[in-house]
Amino acid sequence: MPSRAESDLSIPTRQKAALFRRQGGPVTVEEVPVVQPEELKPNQALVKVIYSGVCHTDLHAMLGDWPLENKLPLIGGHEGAGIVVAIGEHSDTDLKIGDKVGIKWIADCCLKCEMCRKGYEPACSKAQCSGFNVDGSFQQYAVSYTRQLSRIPDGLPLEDAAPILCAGVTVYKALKESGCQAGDTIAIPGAGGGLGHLAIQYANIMGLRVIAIDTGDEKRDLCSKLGAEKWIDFTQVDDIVKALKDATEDGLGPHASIVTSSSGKAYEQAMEYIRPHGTVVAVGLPPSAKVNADVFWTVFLSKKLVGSYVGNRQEAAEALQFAAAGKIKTKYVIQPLSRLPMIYEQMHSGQLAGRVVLDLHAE
Ligand code: 8ID
Ligand code: ZN
Repeated sequence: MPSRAESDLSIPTRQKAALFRRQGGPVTVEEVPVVQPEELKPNQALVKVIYSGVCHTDLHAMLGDWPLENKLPLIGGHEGAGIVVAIGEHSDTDLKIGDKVGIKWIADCCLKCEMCRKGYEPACSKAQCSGFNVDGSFQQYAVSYTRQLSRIPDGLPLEDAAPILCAGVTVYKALKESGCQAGDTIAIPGAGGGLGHLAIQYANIMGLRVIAIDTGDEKRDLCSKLGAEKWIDFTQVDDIVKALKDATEDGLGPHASIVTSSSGKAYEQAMEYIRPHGTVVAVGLPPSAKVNADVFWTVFLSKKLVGSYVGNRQEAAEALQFAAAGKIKTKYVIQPLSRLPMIYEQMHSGQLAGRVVLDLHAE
């Protein structure tokens, strides 16, 4: 049954949005104008955002800790699940008013350059990012771009779809980049967080065995419930390299590490603990972090380091299909938009297990 917010497709002139005017905040919830249908450009759509996940990237953007500039003032958010309520005239799209869609991190890209043609859409030099260069999903009515909106499959509730739009697609893609095959073992530093706990589930579907690395009882319980075979609390272990090698039967270490931690520390030993011919997939984006790799041993043991940055439209569709099939279930709590500043504080101090999903229309 669609909720009242989902079935009311009328377009008001004012709405609630969470925004910040300078890096570091404060983040405030304010009443701002809604872009009206006649103001939309071709290939733009107005999406009534019903739910939005909160990603650690939103916190990085607010703090301004990456070597990139975002727009200011900025309405963050890039895991928006909602309904199309208007489409710009002369748009080349088969989307219709009333369709359920998702706003991803990649809001738009040229679709013409070599990167786009090869399916590397996030690497397009003209890519626009939701909640970074364009206002995102922490508002009730967001302008987005028809070419990059994801269709949300029937039967997948919007609150379940939201975290898949960034966290889900990102880890799904990263697991493909790991080159692992069924039966291989992967380490997931950050396993109890938003990305990490979804990575455990996609890894299971791919037939991989998971060593979860994170901290605290709640995250330990979550990881083991989701099917991680082993758990390592990074605050309780002095020698992470040894712990990871010991966690594999032959002592060689995992075949890959999908680093989803938002802190640089998780990267420090990853190149050391993966087994020969193994791969470290860099996903987490801690500010100013470096990956430690000894050139001699990287060569001698044929190790690989790859970066993995969200996914393209096809990967987003695939990641959503697994969720629609009931094989991926985000652990989330639903909160009103007004809680965003508190959620950022909890995220900053590592207290959140799984994801927080905002209900944009809760009182
Ligand atoms: O496309 C991409 N590559 C992409 C997409 C989306 C998000 C990258 N990211 C980045 C975010 O910007 C952020 O830097 O991935 C990182 C994780 O995002 P998240 O999952 O949304 O963050 P979270 O929910 O706060 O989870 C982070 C987890 O890392 C753990 C924390 O305890 C938390 O559970 N962690 C930390 I902090 N230090 C760790 C360590 N040393 C660690 N886990 C293991 N070892
Ligand atoms: Zn994200």
